[in-house]
Amino acid sequence: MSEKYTQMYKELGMDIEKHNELLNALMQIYPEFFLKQDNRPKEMEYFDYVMSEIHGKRIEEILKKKKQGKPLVGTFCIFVPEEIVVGADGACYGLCGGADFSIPDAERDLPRNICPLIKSAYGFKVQRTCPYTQSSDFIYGETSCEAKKKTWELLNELHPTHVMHIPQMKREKEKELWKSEVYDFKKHIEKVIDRELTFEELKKGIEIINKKREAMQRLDRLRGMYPDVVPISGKDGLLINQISFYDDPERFTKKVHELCDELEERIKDKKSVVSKETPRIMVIGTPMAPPNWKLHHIVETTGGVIINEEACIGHRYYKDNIDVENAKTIDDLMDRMLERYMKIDCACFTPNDERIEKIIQMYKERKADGIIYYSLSFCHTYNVESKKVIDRLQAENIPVLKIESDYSMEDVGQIKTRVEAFLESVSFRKQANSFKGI
Ligand code: BJ8
Repeated sequence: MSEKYTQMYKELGMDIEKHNELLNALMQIYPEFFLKQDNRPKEMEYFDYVMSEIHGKRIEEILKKKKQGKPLVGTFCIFVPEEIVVGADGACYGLCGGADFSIPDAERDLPRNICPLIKSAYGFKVQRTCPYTQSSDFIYGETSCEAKKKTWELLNELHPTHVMHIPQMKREKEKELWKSEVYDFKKHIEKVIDRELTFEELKKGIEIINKKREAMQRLDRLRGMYPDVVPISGKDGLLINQISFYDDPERFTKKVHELCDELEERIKDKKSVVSKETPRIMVIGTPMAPPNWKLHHIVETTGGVIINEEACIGHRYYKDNIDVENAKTIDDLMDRMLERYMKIDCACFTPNDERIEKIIQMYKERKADGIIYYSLSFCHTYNVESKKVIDRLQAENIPVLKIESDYSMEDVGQIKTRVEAFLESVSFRKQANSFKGI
């Protein structure tokens, strides 16, 4: 792929040699992690194709928009309202921060003991190996955690970076503050298109993203709500969640529905990717940006299956939509947007108890067998919050395992051993429950 797009990469100011190294590394693990899985749904072909062209065709598409004066915005957080960018017919995408590859370059500027997601994303800019970062008019960072907000100051020296102030509490005064941040974001987008967004454009942007989220909700139900059948692996489910941050939203929606049609057939025919006895695991915690597939791969090659991710690359991203009914003005739409975004239950908020209730509800609805609490190393918000969450899960008699990790492969053996022991005890409990008819 790389050679075909060399000219484009040159124009984006990328380090072509280093980028080739990155792609070669990815192309080595992708077949192993994804293509070798047994019994994959046929409609996964589209998502494999998207991955194969993620630094190719999709970049061509977004650059076409740029030539037409449409905004291209890179983000790191689901708090940045993509509806506004899509309303302006631009592209809003999550910037990768899931690879070890870029971390050594980031560590020349950043401390070693901060979250790998931030180091990885910053390192891609230092290396000039991410065509999304290179294409963007600007990056929109936020203040959700200490490491992020200070890194944006450094990133701004390399690429135009705006910072959105995310409140840390959900009182009325914080909501007002956040509202003004969203209006500022809208103004930044309007600067790129050199005019104000109309009511119809904003409404259309919201509707496009609402439809995308509805498709993802449908996929989520099919993945997890049928205790006897798991029609798609957790790895493929995660991959689709990751792709949702890059692909054209309308095409993605259509393709997710096509996949869901196939999964419905599979459920009808009881065509599962795992046996009925396989422990069904929910993963909760910090986001897994591509190509962070480590935990899913470990679990699914150790006898478990993952049926849902309670994370921002997952359920937290698509669980709520924006209600546009009877909205008559731009301010109405902005208010509805605010309402929806304030439902995000990220650990950067204090208190954040609604997250705990949501996890328990999700676990029960899915009749899951256990939960893995996943936290990236040095993520203080999710790490500290794990105490409250785990205490409560244990009080509910829900089996839970906490894993803290980064992107290196050094701890794979150790995690595998812990996951193995966890799955064994969960399996035992599952068998005992089925014997008792629970
Ligand atoms: S809404 S989860 S995407 S902030 S970068 S907090 S892992 S130490 S990503 Fe997040 Fe928005 Fe919240 Fe979601 Fe921890 Fe790392 Fe910080 Fe992180």
